[in-house]
Amino acid sequence: MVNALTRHDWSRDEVRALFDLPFNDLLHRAHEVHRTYHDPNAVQVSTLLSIKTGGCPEDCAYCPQAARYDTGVAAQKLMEIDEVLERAKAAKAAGASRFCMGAAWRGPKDRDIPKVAAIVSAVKDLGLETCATLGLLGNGHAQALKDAGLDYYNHNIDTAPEFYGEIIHTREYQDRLGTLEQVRDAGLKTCCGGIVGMGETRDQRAGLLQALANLPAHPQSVPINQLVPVPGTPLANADTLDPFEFVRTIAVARLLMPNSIVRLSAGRQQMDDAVQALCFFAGAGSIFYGEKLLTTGNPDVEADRALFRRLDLHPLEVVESAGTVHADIVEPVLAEAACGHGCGCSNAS
Ligand code: SAM
Ligand code: DTB
Ligand code: SF4
Repeated sequence: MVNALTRHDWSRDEVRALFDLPFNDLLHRAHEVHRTYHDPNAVQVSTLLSIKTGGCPEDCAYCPQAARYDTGVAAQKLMEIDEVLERAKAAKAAGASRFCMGAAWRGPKDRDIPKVAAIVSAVKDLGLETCATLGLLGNGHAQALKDAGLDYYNHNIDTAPEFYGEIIHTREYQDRLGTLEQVRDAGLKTCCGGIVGMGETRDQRAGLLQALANLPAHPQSVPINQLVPVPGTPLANADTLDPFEFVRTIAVARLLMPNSIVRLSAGRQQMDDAVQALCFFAGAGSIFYGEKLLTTGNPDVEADRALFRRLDLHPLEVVESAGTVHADIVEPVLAEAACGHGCGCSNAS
């Protein structure tokens, strides 16, 4: 049994020491923790939809949806409920167990909340887990969303506290912590992570994970995004992160927050399959599935199904939404597993 106590008092030096371990030692430790606390062959599958795209007043340097950057993303109104439901049904049929809805807002206005709440309730009624990411929440917003059937709220701290000011100027780190507190207080599950590959140092990557692990409660879901560099944004030409450094980040997140599900989040389209396999070994237990993230691309559904088959992965069963949700993607994996010849036929030996 690995000694991986749930701690909230990590020092920067301790986190940095994990990053600095020899790669194989780090992966060995992270994988040991991963299989102690999770099924290493199960991957939680979420699909994203941008329900309110573009035109955002904020200045997040990575974001194609900020109105001030010329990225070609047109501002749209909040999507009609019927269109969201069509997309949620398609995501469910394709094998997703959670539907994550994003809005390019600084935060919702009071008048937006009943509209989003109605969308959340309708998606929840389809038998999907629900997640929303709407920006900074005002008084009573988290509770209203919880009452509507929201399971998770995604709000990222994005980067280390000391690097934050180089990326975002229109809202403070502290504002984000306030929204995360509201989310916890309302009894919602927290989805909170960050982005790497924005020009931060290893020490700052350690700072991001330190800040996440030292939150009052570890987020149930920790998305680790690799920057998707979008032309027109200030980070369009950021240096590409060494893929092994990304794997290290996943591994350290796994070690610091042993019970959380770490998501191999944005950036998979730019990543080769072998790197993704290393991420799953290092402790990633969740992905975004479907051809689009919010405005940028994600691997094709068929490519992900093939990857699951090649790595003998299966979608994590979600008790609340059990049933046929996963059948589409589970069956091919099970068929191969039953064969035993290593050839992928469906004849059990
Ligand atoms: N507007 C809300 C907010 O910022 O909280 C919700 C939507 S926002 C697009 C959600 C998250 O997407 C951001 O916090 C950031 O971590 C991630 N994100 C945005 N653009 C990205 C990019 N180009 N590459 C990687 N992650 C990105
Ligand atoms: C998260 O951590 N990553 C997702 C989700 N939460 C909302 C968003 C990734 C966005 C990538 C850029 C885009 O597609 O616009
Ligand atoms: Fe707006 Fe969110 Fe993009 Fe920042 S990350 S510009 S708040 S949509």
